[in-house]
Amino acid sequence: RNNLSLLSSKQIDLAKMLLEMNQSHLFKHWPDPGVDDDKKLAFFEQVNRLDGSYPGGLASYIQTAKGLLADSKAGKNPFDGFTPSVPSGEVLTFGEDNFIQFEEAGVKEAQNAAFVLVAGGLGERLGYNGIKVALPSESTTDTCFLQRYIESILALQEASYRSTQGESKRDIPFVIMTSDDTHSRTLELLETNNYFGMKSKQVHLLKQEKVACLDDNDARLAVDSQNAFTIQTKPHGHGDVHALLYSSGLLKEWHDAGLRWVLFFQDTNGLLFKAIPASLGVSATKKYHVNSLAVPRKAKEAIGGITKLTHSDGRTMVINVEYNQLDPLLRASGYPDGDVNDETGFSPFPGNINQLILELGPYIEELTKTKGAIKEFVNPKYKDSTKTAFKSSTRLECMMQDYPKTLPPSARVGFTVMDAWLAYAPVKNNPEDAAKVPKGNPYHSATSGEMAIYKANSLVLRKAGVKVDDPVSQVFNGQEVEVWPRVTWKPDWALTFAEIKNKVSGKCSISQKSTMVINGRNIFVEDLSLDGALVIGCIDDAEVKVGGSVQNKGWAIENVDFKDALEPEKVRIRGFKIKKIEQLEKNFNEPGKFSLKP
Ligand code: UGB
Repeated sequence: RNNLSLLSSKQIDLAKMLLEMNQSHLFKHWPDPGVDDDKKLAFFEQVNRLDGSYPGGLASYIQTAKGLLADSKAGKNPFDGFTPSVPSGEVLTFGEDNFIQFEEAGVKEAQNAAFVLVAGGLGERLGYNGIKVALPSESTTDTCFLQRYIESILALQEASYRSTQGESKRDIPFVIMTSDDTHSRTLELLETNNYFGMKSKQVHLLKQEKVACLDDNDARLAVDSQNAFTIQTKPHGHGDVHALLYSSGLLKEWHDAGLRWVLFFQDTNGLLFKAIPASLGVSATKKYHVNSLAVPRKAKEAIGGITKLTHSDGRTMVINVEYNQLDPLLRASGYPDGDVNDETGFSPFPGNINQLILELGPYIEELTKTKGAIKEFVNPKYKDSTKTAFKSSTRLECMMQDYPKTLPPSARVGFTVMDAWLAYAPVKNNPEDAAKVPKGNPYHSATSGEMAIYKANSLVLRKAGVKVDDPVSQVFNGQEVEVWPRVTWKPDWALTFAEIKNKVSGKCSISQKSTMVINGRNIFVEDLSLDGALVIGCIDDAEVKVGGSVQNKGWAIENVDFKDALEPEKVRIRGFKIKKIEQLEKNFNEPGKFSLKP
């Protein structure tokens, strides 16, 4: 009370709110005016931030927390009354006729889309000290994830103009959600690389705020152990993206500009854009309000399961059930073995890869009601079975894929299953944890993420008629992986299967030891026999035919131990590096038509 004279009327209102919400402990140790006044004001700045960044304010956060903590203490099952079953969705196979048609439809729609990358997480499981989007997606060209994503969006934009004869040449907006942990490093990565070729005004960074930590079942806010004038905070989860997009005003801007789709994706999936054209085509053709991308899921794999939930009152929804909840849900509802593979060798529940395509109109309608608030959960670690005290403070969390939970039954919610080799290879696990993944399940490591890119490119070329040698099996950082020829290309060379078929012709072959790097839109591969390394590039105004027999010592793969401190972290976590011994390298930097036929 003595300190009231220090405060503005807004700060007094916040203080009253905290007292009403049973948070008087926050002020218990406050000294008289004149002592630590700057810290007291800083405290209110933080409270103001926490209040302003949460839909409904801090009072609503505390209220919700009390309810969820009471449910958690009572052991209430979040799926009470719901029975799970396997939903049916669109299942696509790469290269089949309907896949090609969906790709064509998706490319047309792409210039009506905005892309949103959630990149606020630090990826503690990976144990990498940098931001994950700066990590090379593969080490043949050292292209980081952010560059790969931006170049893919730009390639899609150009392909979309071409397919609609440039009816409306719209720049595709690209939003990156960052957090205090990733914001400045993400901005620096963009600025030092000239936004990887994208116009800087096309890119919007939205920073998520952390939320207050909770000390007990009464949702008393936790005070920082180092500073009694600071409330402890932790990340709230990727679900924040919806409230941030809503409050930024971008959704309305996009809607006014005639956009139709918002595509959400995550920080380390080097394959994703191979699946985007077809899945956007599915959304447009099936008129889905929500389309989640999925891949066949191995039981216990750390990706959620897309599940149909039917309530005893008749309501149904198709929703992600997170990987740690799927097994208990199944055991509690007539599947005594829980999360297990069926006779196909996979879980019957498609695996959620957290790539969501939302139709903008219905999305805005829903967010106008909810302000982007997503159903939250709390996961306290209790000291003992009485569940009266926590081992450490907890907080509410939310996930972006829970968006459909508040939708009315009339909403068109679907999903699209793609081949895992084509669509999903995240980099999440450190080498030690990856090596412990049950045999046959994906490692989700830097090693597997890179090898998956070479495999996908090789299989895509095979489908286009190229004779690509079988892979060999090798072990890196304790993980046995298939090593395919190291084939990479810039996204503007080819994004869809139709484009690949247009760029590759005649009798082509690539041996297992080979490396092929294609940097240029108008490079046509014809009757090429490659046994070694070929690096070829050209400017947009040049057209190059490459063929003949290329044979050299090529680029070798050398094992690296992840404990080898002499190697950089980005190399150690993948367990190998590329040794460039001999290659044929040629760049065509003048306009015109050329041919390279050694
Ligand atoms: N992220 C944020 O932007 N902010 C945050 O506060 C937290 C994360 P993880 P996890 O498809 O691969 C998700 O940690 O636990 C970003 C799905 O919930 O990689 O593996 C972060 O930067 C799960 O259903 O998520 O689980 C990253 O880009 C499954 O689909 C993204 O959010 C799985 O991913 C995901 O963060 C998957």
